[in-house]
Amino acid sequence: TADAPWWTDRVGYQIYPRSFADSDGDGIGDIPGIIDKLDHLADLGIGVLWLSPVYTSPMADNGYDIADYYGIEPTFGTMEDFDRLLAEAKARDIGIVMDLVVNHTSDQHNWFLNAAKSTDAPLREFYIWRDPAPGGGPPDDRQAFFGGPAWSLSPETGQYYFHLFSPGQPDLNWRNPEMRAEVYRMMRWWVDKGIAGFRMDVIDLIGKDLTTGEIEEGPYLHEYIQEMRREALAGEHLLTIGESWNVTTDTALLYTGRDRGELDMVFQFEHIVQGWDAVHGKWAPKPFHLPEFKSVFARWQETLAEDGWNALFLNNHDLPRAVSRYGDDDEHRVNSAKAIATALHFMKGMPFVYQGEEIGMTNAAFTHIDQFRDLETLNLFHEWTGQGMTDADFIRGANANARDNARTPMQWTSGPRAGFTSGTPWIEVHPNHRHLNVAQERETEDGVLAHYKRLIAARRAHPVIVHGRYDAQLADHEKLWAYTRSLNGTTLAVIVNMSGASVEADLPPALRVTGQDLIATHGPRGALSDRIRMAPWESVAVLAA
Ligand code: ISL
Repeated sequence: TADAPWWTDRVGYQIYPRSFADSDGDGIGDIPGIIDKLDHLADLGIGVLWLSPVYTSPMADNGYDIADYYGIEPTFGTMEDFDRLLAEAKARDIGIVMDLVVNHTSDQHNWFLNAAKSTDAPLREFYIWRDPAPGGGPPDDRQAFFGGPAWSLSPETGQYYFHLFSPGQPDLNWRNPEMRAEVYRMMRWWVDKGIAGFRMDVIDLIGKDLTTGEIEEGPYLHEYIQEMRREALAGEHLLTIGESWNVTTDTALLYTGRDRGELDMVFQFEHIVQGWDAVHGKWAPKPFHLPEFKSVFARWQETLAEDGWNALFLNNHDLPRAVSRYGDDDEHRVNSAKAIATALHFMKGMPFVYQGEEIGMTNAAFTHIDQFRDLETLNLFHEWTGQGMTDADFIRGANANARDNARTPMQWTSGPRAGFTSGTPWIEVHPNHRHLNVAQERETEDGVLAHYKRLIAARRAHPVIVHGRYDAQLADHEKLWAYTRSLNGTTLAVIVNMSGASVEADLPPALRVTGQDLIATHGPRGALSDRIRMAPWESVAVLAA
């Protein structure tokens, strides 16, 4: 543990710049806005800041469609603003992790504009092209993740180009070594600026083989990640986290094993997708089932106990708000937001806080499709209501799981537009900002914000939280999430009531510890005996030395 990497005991914070803080009144968050709020992050104890894309972009997918990897999008600011952000963050000991989106570019990227011109264009092979099917139309019937065909016609040549996401996001051809070299050059350029690492967007898709149709965790994936590490990151102490919707505990160590020369962590989604319907996916969410949910985490804790490292999260810019999905965003909002945070933060791994989570922000309360902004939601609305789904049914699914739930503006104050902007916000501010905002949370001793501060400080103070082994307790319990962490004779016992009911339970010997309360949300505990009674959404963490 002495030679542990610099990020080992840190907590990450994700900023979705468009929705964080607007400094110039155009209704869109920006980099100077982020700089103004860095003290909020420092106060919270954040050590790593993952910045969703701020590069030049036509914003088909809010920046996940990059037109220039070396430029800052003007609505977000300038490169001078970015350099200032980097310096100001560094002054607060916060490392900046950039979003690396290299499965695809924007269709406005110069590479694509060049490649589209003719079949023998110099950069043609940077992308993936096919002739139309024999009778005309797309080469095959693969669908894009955001709806519609995964192939779009390029009028200049009459060929189709491939895109797993929107037509504005053509997939790069990772089989092409010149293209890969350009990506690595670009990465080194950002590394030389002094960034702390990369979060790699849909990295499990870059190894695809279209001749066999293997897309997810394709045959070339690990070869390319290893090459990337050698060519772009060698000798640097960067933090790398790959986003992979398809990684399982069977493949996790291929990405993160210490001898693999690949990544530090993966964002995995098994705990997310187990709550989705087999056919309609996230648009028809299943009721939350705690035993299954806990068991996914336990399996990951076990798999990465000795090698690799977990990235711990419950929400991000693509997912519903944690308190709305796993807690109770109404009557028990404050206590349930604290409870689920306790459960997440005392596991082994690096917890990530998504902007607004630290004050218990909730899903959007939209009632009409016009209020949504996300292209995925809008595309699927047209597709599915066209196939007979009612508007009301679609909106019900969207209220539960649409990506815009996480994208309503950050709630700073109870004032107009939640203090996010002086102009008209690009997406509606949640009306609950009047009582749910950072300013008010700062004044509340037992609020959600204070709770997150405690959790983050505890991680920095107690090695057992960072390095201790995880053992699931009461694994089948329908309401309690309990576990122990242990390291060199120190034990941390964590028990969280994940329900709105009072619960009484017998505790196994491993949980019966006496010591110091790190967390005790409903009054002191100090000692856990053979039986416990817990209030709705109560959480306790007792450290026995
Ligand atoms: O959100 C999703 C579930 O419907 C996914 O399909 C999502 O697009 C997937 O999680 C990949 O996400 C990442 O890449 C996308 C981008 O839109 C997301 O914001 C990003 O996190 C394409 O770059």
